[in-house]
Amino acid sequence: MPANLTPQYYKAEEAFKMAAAIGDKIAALEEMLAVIPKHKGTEKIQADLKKRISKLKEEGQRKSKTGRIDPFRVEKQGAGQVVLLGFPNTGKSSLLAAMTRARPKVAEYPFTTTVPLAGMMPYQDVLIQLVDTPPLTEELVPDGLSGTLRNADALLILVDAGSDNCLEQLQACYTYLLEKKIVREDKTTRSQWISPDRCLALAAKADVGGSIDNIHIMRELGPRKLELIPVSAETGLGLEWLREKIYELLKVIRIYTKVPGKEPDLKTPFVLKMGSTVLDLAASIHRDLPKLMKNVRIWGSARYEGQSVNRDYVLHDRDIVEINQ
Ligand SMILES: Nc1nc2c(ncn2[C@@H]2O[C@H](COP(=O)(O)OP(=O)(O)O)[C@@H](O)[C@H]2O)c(=O)[nH]1
Ligand SMILES: [Mg+2]
Repeated sequence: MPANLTPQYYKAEEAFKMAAAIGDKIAALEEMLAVIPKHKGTEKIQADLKKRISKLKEEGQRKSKTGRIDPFRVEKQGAGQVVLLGFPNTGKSSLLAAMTRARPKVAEYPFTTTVPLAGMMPYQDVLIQLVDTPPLTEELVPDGLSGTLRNADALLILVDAGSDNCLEQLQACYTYLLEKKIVREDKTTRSQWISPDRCLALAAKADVGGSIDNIHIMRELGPRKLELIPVSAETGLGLEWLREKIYELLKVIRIYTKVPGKEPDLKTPFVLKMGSTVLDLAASIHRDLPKLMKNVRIWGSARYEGQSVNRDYVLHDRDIVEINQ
């Protein structure tokens, strides 16, 4: 049976041929798999693509286990990983220093940051990982940066709101993310692509003269799907709001657990994806818990406090859950 492959498929195949980094190759193969017409004639190709994807993923794992440390591979910690990106001197390292205890080198000359550096940002009762990265420009993107970005749960695009070319900076960064298929605007359920609602544009150095006009211009002419938030690492402007926004980008919920007859543990929430159910919570607490759990009661989003719910009940941020075995 003929395969009848489409132009999108050939385009993705071309991207695969051009890809050098393993992450980019995997992304291209996944794109090929996503766009290939699904019928009998392509079953063999689909199976072959799946095989190639899992082989490359294994290869990527092996490479990282050989002891050769890849600085662009930042291990995730906390409730989620949020990666900063932007042109040189836009204030990325200053923002990381203002929001976390990390102490990156800050300087008035470009290319001070050469490898990613992570810090933990407290937000209420969770910690969120922020990652500072070396800068990209229209001409040059550091090797390995695309891998760091692709692996993130959310992205912050920083532009220098005081500079004349801030709109160009914003457009160049966003275009790069779309071209590399790190961010996808079309509706897709695949988790390896970051959706625009997991990205924020930050007008950094918003304390500088002239930045207000620039912010208006960017809001008017910048990428439609990006919300732009003015911030200043120097004066602290917008940083509290930004913390909240960053938490929202992650699309997670915090769940507190309690033992029957005892007070709930409100110090250490379980962090789960939005839309998670009682069953997902149980599985994340212990492998055997889904089998063992009997009655489950909820405080918070339930109709009344301590209401019994079943295992497919969808949890909400800050619910308290009591699982009886
Ligand atoms: N006025 C002002 N200057 C800033 C701000 N954030 C960073 N800078 C300055 O901008 C320069 C570059 O900052 P840095 O954080 O190293 O930028 P990076 O290259 O993007 O990491 C330094 O001279 C900083 O002092 C800010 O919020 N306001
Ligand atoms: Mg820096």
